Amino acid sequence: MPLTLVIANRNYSSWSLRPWIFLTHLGLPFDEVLLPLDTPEFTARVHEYSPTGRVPALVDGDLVIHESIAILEYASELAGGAGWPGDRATRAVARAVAAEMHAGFSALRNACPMNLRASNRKIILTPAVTDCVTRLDALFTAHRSKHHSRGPWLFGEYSAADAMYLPVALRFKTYNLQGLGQIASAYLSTLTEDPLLAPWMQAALAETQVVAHDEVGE
Ligand SMILES: N[C@@H](CCC(=O)N[C@@H](CS)C(=O)NCC(=O)O)C(=O)O
Repeated sequence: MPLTLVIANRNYSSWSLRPWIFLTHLGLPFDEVLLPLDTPEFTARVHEYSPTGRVPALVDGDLVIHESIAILEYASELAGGAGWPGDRATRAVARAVAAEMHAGFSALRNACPMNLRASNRKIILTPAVTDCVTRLDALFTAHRSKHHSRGPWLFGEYSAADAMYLPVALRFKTYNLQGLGQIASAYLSTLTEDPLLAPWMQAALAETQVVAHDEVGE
């Protein structure tokens, strides 16, 4: 039985995008179920798939895995450990960086919801948001500087860390965020110009549902 990834609106659901792009990079076949956010359909159906009432969830037969980062780990195991750096020390750092995204950057995530249809939205940048951008710049610059000879991704070859940081990269265009240096900006372009992202983007731009609380800025 193929895997099923339960997601929400492609335009808004950053947590859904992470496992979607990772499964796509791993080449694991999967079906999709999309539950539109803030609708009676979402409320009625989400608990069929997710114990928390949130998406994403990955269904593999009788097994249901919720929480995006756990889905990435499970997908990597299905793919024989692909999607994490082969070297143990680098893998440990990549896991720390992925966990940092899962647990952190809340000021940026709250102030700048993912909204792929929007561009150049103007928002008031609080110091907490600026701190997030500063941390992203340091993080991207450090790891790209160390691993640049092995490929264009954060740790050279594609990894779950790249999947975790894709939505934040897409927010830079939506809100015209500034503050990244040259190395970090180049990595941002690697993420946003990933050819495997194109089908998601195309579908997101074709969505018409507006989720009011995710429409921020002017
Ligand atoms: N920590 C969760 C976050 C999941 C999450 O917040 N999902 C949002 C969609 S992006 C959701 O399901 N929202 C619906 C709701 O809260 O009712 C993860 O990493 O998967």
